[in-house]
Amino acid sequence: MMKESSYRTGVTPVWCPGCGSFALLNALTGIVLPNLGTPGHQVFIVSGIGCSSRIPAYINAYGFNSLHGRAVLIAQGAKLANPDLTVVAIGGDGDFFSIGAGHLPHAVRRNVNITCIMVNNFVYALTKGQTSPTTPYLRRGEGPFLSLQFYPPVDPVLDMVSYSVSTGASFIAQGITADVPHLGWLIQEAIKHRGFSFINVLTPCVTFEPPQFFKTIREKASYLKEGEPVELPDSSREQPWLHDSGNITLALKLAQTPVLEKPHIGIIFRGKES
Ligand SMILES: Cc1ncc(C[n+]2csc(CCOP(=O)(O)OP(=O)(O)O)c2C)c(N)n1
Ligand code: SF4
Repeated sequence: MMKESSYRTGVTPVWCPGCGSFALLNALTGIVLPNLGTPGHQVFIVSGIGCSSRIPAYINAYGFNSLHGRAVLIAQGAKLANPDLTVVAIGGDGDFFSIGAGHLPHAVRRNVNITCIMVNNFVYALTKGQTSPTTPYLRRGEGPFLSLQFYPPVDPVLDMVSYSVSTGASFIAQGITADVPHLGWLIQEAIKHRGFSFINVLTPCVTFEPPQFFKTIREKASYLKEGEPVELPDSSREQPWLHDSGNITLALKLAQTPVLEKPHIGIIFRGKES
């Protein structure tokens, strides 16, 4: 159990017990903000709408639970208006990658110094488990449907990591809520990076997914370490290479790995600062 930190407000989270958003809250308030030593009045957390987007209410900093899909836009405006602020945009996969997807390439090309955290639980949770762009496609009988209430999507999955690499984002990472210390470290690195940083955080929705879904992701997770061989899924025809987060070509190769086959956890790419 993590000690309550001065970065927590007195507001009690309304998330379901076991929701991955608790881990993100603990990482931010128990590790990231205390380690960076940034006082709450110099931090702005803006979210969209969704379960994970409730987070600003629980963090003792400036916060705005804004509009569905618009957190990235508001984050850029805040940073441009006050460059001294540490600005973090938080939202779900529906928020960032469905309704808000149009804002991402422009944030990337401007390379504004903000950190975006996509809380990827693979469903629209707040609205009760509809499929999102990251919901895996499974044919009937192929495996458990991701959403307990809805049929699997007919469309292929959009992969946020490969999307970010291909649009040229200057810092791209993937974290997992099952490992709070590592997630905290990743977020710190992203905030320290002077430019647009994006973290795809793999996390469970314990209410609208079968439990084995995230268990499988957790078990298959593979940590990226600089200079060490990357682990590839059995289906890969590539020879493993030594991880180099400064190499965009290798980042593109890494991003081709389907997240459910081999979720790579760590810094995927770290490029030019602004
Ligand atoms: C403009 C607009 N369209 C649709 C909605 C309804 N809505 C609220 S949250 C949400 C999706 C939530 O999913 P996600 O962003 O992945 O966050 P999660 O709840 O899974 O954390 C939708 C469609 C809304 N609030 N505003
Ligand atoms: S519905 Fe899912 S995402 Fe929402 S609070 Fe519950 S477990 Fe978390």
